[in-house]
Amino acid sequence: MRMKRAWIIGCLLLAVIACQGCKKQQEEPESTLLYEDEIEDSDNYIVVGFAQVGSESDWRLANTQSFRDTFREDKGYYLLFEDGQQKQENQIKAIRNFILQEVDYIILDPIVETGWDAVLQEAKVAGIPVILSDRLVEVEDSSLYTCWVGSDFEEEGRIAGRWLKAYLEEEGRADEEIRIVTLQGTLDSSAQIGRTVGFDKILRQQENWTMLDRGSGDFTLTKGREVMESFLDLYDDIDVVVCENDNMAFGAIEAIRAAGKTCGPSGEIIMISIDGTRAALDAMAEGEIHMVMECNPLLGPMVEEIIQRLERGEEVERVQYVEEQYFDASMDLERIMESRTY
Ligand code: GZL
Ligand code: ZN
Repeated sequence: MRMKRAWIIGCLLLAVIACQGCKKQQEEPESTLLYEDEIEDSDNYIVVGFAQVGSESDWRLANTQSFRDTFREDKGYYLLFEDGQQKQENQIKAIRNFILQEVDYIILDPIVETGWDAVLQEAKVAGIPVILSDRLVEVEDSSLYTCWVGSDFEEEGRIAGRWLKAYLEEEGRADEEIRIVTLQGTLDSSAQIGRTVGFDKILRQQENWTMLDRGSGDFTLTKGREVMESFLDLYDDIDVVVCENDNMAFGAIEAIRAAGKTCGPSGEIIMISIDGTRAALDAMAEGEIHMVMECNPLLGPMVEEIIQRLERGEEVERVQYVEEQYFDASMDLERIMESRTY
């Protein structure tokens, strides 16, 4: 008898749960265009979905701000912004959400190069153009994205290597055994791949340079510091640290100080970084960084220009590089910083 009663109660419970679900289903608004109640006639807006990598670095914050400053409602845009928190699955979810909401354009800054074919195929089937900003994807079908705007990461790595060669010559150290470690960015990201490959090309031409080790600090200060601490434990004579972004350089500087060593033009370790954020130029002015290779985060206006062309039915370049330069401690940093907005 007890079994029978329990069975009946169980079925009742199941029935209640099921009807809750269908009730929720009925409440679900038929349209998922959430922004429709945010803005009246959404037809007058170009609705843009932006799947951003995360907020891992100063560069990333400046990059996000550039898009928020560009895709404003008073300029006829409605920006749906999703922070991927440095996880590919979050970015894939965001793209699916944008497709559901029938945005006009999807902008993707892919945290890593692989794993995008399926979701970009869904965007293609939905007829939504995908514009890549900053990093690149590696996909079978190149029609899965319209175009890409960003930096020539390999050139950034080569410029850093060429600068180091010239600097060592100036310092009369052209023939000295030079021992180097590298703090890499997020592995499999275009920025990490390009910068590592680019610097490597110069490294291989110098028989007196040795790359002691490379480790990924994931473009963050905390992990950059951890990797540098491990290098300082492992190697007693590090001459150069190559950091694939500024935030890892800041972490490396903390680790070097904590180990009772010094870096920068008056120190014993040569510090090279890439991004060129204001904080890095400040650190250079303080004598802690020798050289910073700029990586321009202000991509919003270039992506807007592309969208405007597409709206007019015009062709757009498949690849568009941003202009970049490097800064070193011998330059007039005051004047340089006055002219920069990030
Ligand atoms: C480079 C960009 C990198 C920056 C890092 O274009 O993808 O990601 O160098 C950022 O600071 O985290
Ligand atoms: Zn040495």
